[in-house]
Amino acid sequence: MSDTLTLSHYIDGQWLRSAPSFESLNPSDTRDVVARVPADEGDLIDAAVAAAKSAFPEWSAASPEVRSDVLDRVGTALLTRKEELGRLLSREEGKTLPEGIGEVARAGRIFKFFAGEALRRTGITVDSTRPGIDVATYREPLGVFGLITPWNFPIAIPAWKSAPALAFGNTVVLKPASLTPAIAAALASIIHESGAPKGVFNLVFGGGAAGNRLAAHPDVNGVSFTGSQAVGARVAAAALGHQARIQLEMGGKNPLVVLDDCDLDRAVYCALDGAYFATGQRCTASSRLIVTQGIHDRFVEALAARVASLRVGDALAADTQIGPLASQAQLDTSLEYLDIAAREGGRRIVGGERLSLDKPGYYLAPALIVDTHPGMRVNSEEIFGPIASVVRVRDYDEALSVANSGEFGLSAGIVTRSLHAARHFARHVRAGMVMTNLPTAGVDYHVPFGGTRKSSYGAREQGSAAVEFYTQIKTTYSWA
Ligand code: UN1
Repeated sequence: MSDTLTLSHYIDGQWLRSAPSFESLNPSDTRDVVARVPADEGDLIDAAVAAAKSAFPEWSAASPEVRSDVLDRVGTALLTRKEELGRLLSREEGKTLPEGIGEVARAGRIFKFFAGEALRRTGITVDSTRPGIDVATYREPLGVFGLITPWNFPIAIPAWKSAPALAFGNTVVLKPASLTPAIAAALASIIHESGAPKGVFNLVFGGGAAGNRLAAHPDVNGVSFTGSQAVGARVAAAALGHQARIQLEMGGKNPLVVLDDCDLDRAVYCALDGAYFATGQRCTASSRLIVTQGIHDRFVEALAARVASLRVGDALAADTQIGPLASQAQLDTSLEYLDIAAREGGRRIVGGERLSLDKPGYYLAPALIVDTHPGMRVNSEEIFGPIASVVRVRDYDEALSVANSGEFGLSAGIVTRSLHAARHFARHVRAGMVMTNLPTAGVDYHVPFGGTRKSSYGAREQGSAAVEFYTQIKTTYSWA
């Protein structure tokens, strides 16, 4: 068992010690207390926003090189310390050690990417319709961004929201998920050590009340949120009350279509990775497997064998392939959906058992449910656990229409050898991201990310798209 950390809020360049009010537990072994954490109900949110507001004029007016250098140093520190921080992340969140280390490296790469983007704040010049007049656009930062982030990518998501915010000259108040505060504190300390001026980046721990207070704060100019639809709607309402800019990323029910002509091994790999890795706790997870009838039985048999052989265990153990769920609540939700699926007539052919290993943790055997129909709750509501359901369809046309059912539209995948089907699917599936012969989850860090319909609201995140949300355009006219 490792040491228990004592965390502090980070406001205006200072670590603020206050009495711990909750604990972050290791989901692989709940006897292990990862951190003791203070929680704020609002006053410190106000202090953090005030610090961010007063740091804004200088930070936004600094040479982009200053911002680029700070972000580059943050990226280097994350990459240098990825093993140690990956271990902390996996201990706190429950994803396997390679997944934890990979996520820290991804966060490092994101900061490096936005170190470059800081120098790429460009505008356009336009010929005026009136001779003798020049028209040009500039991209300006907005001010203070409130970032509310989830536990399932506890460093990558704070990175992909705060790096572009800072790169383009804004300042930040981060309110991370209560399940994963220690890794967020590690990020704050790296940003501090990398020379970010005081107040430019602030971190406050707290529950939903703190998040709402942040979104509702009149000096917060933009709010970026990743999490559930229910919380997203509350955050949006709070932010809209004072016309803050809003960006929401809220889940998915991502379809993976498997066609008769596919490479079966490839299809099984895509389903296994997409549905179960990271314990299925990715908003991009392939939770619906839509399979045409000619390959259905062979696919199900091959996938079930692989699912049954997955090694579930302590996130930090070398041979673990699937870690625990992140919390008791997540485990309960998965168990509840297994019941719902059974009541709806789904047939569970592998997994779904609550596992008691040699330690107290939230372990569940990855489950595969067959004979399901598109209208079932298990096929329309996000479960966020190691559970996938299979829908048998006649042909590609039916597969596409099933894929397009429901409220979500984040990621969608197809496994086929047909260029025609792949191209048609990419153009017609209602999703923000489309994967051909690839898992629906596991995206690059330097390209736009986001969904359609109820999955996303507002501008795209990441890559070249991030500039849209974190800047505003000024159009200038001049005559001389
Ligand atoms: C990925 O699939 O690599 O919360 C990233 C989530 C997403 C990130 C998925 N926002 O799961």
